[in-house]
Amino acid sequence: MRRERHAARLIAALTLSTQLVACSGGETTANYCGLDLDITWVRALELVNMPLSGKFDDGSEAFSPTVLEVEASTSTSVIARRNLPLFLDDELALKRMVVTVEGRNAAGGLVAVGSSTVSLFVGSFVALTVDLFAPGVCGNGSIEGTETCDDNNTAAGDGCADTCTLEQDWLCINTPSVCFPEDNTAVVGPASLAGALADTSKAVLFLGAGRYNMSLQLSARSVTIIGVPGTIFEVSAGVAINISSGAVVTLSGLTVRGGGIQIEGAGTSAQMSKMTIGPSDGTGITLSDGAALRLSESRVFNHELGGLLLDGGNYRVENVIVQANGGAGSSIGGVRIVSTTGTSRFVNNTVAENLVGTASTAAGVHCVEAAGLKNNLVWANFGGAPISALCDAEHSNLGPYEEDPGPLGTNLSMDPRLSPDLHLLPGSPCIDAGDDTDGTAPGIDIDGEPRPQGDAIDIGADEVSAQ
Ligand SMILES: [Ca+2]
Ligand SMILES: [Ca+2]
Ligand SMILES: [Ca+2]
Repeated sequence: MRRERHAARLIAALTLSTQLVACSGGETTANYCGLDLDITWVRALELVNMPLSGKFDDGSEAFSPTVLEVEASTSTSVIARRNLPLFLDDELALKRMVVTVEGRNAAGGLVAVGSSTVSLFVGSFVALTVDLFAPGVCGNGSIEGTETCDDNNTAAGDGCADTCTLEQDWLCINTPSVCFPEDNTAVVGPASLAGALADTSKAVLFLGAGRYNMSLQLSARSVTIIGVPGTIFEVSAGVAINISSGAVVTLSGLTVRGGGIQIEGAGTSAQMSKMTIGPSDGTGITLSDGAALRLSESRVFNHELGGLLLDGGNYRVENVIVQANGGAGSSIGGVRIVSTTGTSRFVNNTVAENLVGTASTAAGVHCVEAAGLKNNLVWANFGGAPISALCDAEHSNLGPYEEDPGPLGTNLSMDPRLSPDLHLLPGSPCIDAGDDTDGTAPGIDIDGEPRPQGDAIDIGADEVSAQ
């Protein structure tokens, strides 16, 4: 009874809509649906009122919107909380509705918003917590406030609507959101992946977090596989992922350990982004026999037989960190480019801390034919020269050299000032030292941040934000 009297008093004070049942003297009947609303927000937002609304799934109003005033408080807790039992019309019973609370400050600005879904029952109170967060900016690639997706744009019809909510018949994954039509997308886990791969009606597989202790054999299969953070492919030996026989594969967000990735055969194509590949006792990625590779925003590290072997086929490698590969017994350190095509590109990568076992081979990037590398940071590789002459490096930072390398052309050879994760520290000579006058450099960096920033594009996989 104490709660109900309290509720009645609040409702009288708030003069809610006609659909809220007025109760006098603390007495109630069973002809109501109770909502025990608990609202939280960060006190520093200094809310003065909170517009409250409820809507059914079809968008129609469940009850008339109202505005809750926020009373001044002397509390010093970081989180403010307001408990508000509401009597609502009993016709709302068993209907799903979304309760949305906005937070406005003294200037009338919308500074917080939150919503929760609930179904009510006649004659009893249902508890519902609504946490208010800063309202999201739709299109910024980050899922905030009431957004259920954010695909870096405010366009509708691509799975994530102009209000950053999931569109009907689509599925989205990750942040920023990547969306595909629901009918050819399967959401799978370690136990169901093999079956989903065999079902060729599914062109897209969303992988839940977990350990997939299997090698992935993608032969003559067209498929897009996207993992959430924590999707791990691990093999104890051999190749972790083989892409061959004309397979057309897109991989994103996977961690691959214990073995490398092979892409082989004419007509085979692999596009990989946001991959974490390593460690293994083999080679990180091997491209051969006329296959095509596009590799971006990824790390290839700790492979005992070298990072990348590009041995036949078109490649485009950008925003990749190739770190700590090779060894005293390895003929490849960071990268070995055996053959190129007219459109092959190796741009804005960081190749560092690799070791090659044959001194006649460059430890960072070794090119067997003319390759035309640009905007790369090739630093602190051991066992051979930083880079071989046929790589034709330009606008890159190369070194350090044990002996005078002669004229460097457009390249630098200066301590790059790197953080432990091979990002550029303030004052790095790589900042604004790259070149993109021909428009072939990537428009983002390894972290997905836009390039160029500042006066020019930076050298290496990281672009420092210009503040
Ligand atoms: Ca957003
Ligand atoms: Ca969109
Ligand atoms: Ca820059």
